[in-house]
Amino acid sequence: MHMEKIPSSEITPEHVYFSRRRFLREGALLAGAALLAACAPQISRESALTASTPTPMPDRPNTYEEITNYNNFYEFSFSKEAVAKLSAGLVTSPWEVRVEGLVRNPGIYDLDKIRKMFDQEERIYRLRCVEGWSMVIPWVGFPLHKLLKIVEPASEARFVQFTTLYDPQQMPGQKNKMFEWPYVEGLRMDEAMHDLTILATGIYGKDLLPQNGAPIRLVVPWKYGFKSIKSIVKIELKADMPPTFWSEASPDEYGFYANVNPEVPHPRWSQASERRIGESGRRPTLKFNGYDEVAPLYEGMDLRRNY
Ligand SMILES: Nc1nc2c(c(=O)[nH]1)N[C@H]1C(S)=C(S)[C@@H](COP(=O)(O)O)O[C@H]1N2
Ligand SMILES: [Mo]
Repeated sequence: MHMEKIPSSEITPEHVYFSRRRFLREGALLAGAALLAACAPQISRESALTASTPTPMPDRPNTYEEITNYNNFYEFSFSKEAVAKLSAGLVTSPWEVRVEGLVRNPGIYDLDKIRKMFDQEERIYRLRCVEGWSMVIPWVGFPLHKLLKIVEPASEARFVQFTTLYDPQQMPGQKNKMFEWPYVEGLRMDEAMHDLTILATGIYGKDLLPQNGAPIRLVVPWKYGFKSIKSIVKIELKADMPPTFWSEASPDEYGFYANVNPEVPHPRWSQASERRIGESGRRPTLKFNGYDEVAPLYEGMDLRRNY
């Protein structure tokens, strides 16, 4: 199967800059600064697009080949093309998800039980990575609010934290001391309760493959892809805003909210446009990734400050 190659010049992956920052912090100032200048992203290329009014473009689901061979999953590799092969052996059955914290009914949910408890629906969503590429993915899953309703959050619960499996034997990327493992993510309670927010267990009617976060992962389509945490083993309800993997790694660049927003650039590149995998050229990026129905969640909030 021929996969279209995505030029690596297109983006600066999160980890490249992060390791550079760490490098700087550790004292190699001059060398680090030279690298930083050399790798600055090309923003000018996008200015023509930024000026024009976004026109709706058709959203055709990406192919199964594309969705399962171009992945961000740092537990396995920084290389998107390498994740599929390196994650193939991940043991995803049996699998349990613990739901705990500020809930009336904490519990341990076996994946088979979860699949039977909730009708599995198809949800075709755009996925916009913070790096500037996007896909359209036909997920199979169920709204997170259905699970939250069963565990009955306490009134003090204002946030939900999600945690990926920690198993450096199976996930060799977790041996990299540059990052704090396991990968964690979080949502405000109203974001977690929104009907667009799903726990996905499949793609194109098939069970998730490891590279896409098997056997169960979060999908929050109006936020940058890094919020959609993979291979979840724990869901914890909390009173305070939880730390997240990327906001811990690089707080100036990645915040808690991470709503897709063409008007708020990443410190190192514009977010005004994106490259849809499988297409040439770029598309305008839509606010909230085009999911305008979530706008009321952020009424009165400064989305520049709360990036
Ligand atoms: N545990 C974990 N979850 C993760 C990631 C990761 O590295 N580890 N990468 C995130 C990023 S940056 C993106 S863009 C999406 C990619 O999902 P996909 O590979 O299924 O398209 O997963 C997100 N979830
Ligand atoms: Mo991403």
